[in-house]
Amino acid sequence: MSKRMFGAAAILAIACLAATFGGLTPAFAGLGQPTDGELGLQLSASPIMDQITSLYDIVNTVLIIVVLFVLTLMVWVMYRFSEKKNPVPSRTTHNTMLEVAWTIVPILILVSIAIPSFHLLFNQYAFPKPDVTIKVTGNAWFWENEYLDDKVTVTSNMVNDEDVLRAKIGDDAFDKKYGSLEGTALTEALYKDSLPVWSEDHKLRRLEVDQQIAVPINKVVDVLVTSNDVIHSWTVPSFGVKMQAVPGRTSAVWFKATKLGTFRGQCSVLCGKLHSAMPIVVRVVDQPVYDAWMAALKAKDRKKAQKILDDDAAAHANQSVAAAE
Ligand SMILES: [Cu+2]
Repeated sequence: MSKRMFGAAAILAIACLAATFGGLTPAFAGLGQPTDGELGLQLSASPIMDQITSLYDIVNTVLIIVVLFVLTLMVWVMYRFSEKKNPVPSRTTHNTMLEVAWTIVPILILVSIAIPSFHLLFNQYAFPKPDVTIKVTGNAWFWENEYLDDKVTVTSNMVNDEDVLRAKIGDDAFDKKYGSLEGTALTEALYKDSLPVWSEDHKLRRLEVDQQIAVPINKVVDVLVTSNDVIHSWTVPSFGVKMQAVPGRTSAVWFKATKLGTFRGQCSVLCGKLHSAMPIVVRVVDQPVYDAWMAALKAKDRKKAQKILDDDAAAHANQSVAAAE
């Protein structure tokens, strides 16, 4: 009997250790993008995400302490009160002090979590005066971003394997090479042939869009999120922003990006066949770059607008890409 219990305790101990180390925020989580082998949250680039990260750390610390306490208690009880060590069990059923303690202590723990949690919730709904307002509309399967003050709309479609190959070898060569293929054979060939192109171009497969959006650094951005068809979710982890895009309804969320760079997210509600083809790319740039980008958009020169962002990205090599190289 006691042998089996020790076996169970050992498995529990391993699970707890895994949970303990899995719960910590390791140093190798990415800024603005996912990283291979990443555990925990993406690095923060906004005051709200700073608070989310610290709440996450507080909750994990409490969780780890509780798990280790319960585990230690269980192992000790299994050993100390086993049949062999304790042949005649006590018949005690009540202990007032203990009962008060195991009621009060969990309440105190919950209150200590609730205080920073409500603080975060209030701040998320505080909505400072916005400098930029973007209405984001989810569509099956792309995002439309309307800058309400400037009356400019940017539509972001995912860049796929075919797009990078066409850009690399040209339309004629592409049609000649892949024209005879279809279905899975075509998908596989495009996938295999495009992989080296993705890494050569330092592009993240399934996280690139044809037209990126930009926001100025250290400015409050209000995002009004809605949908044209099914429920989507506009999510950029490093900004601490995730909002359901519900048809017929507009929900608001805000962020203030405090770091320059490229920040990526994805549609985060299973919305259909191409749910995975709805990446979000937000460039955080200095005000003059933002103004130049907006001027190009207003002049309906989308190529120039995207080039301004690409040149800026090349100038400020994204920290996360630089770290990966
Ligand atoms: Cu979606």
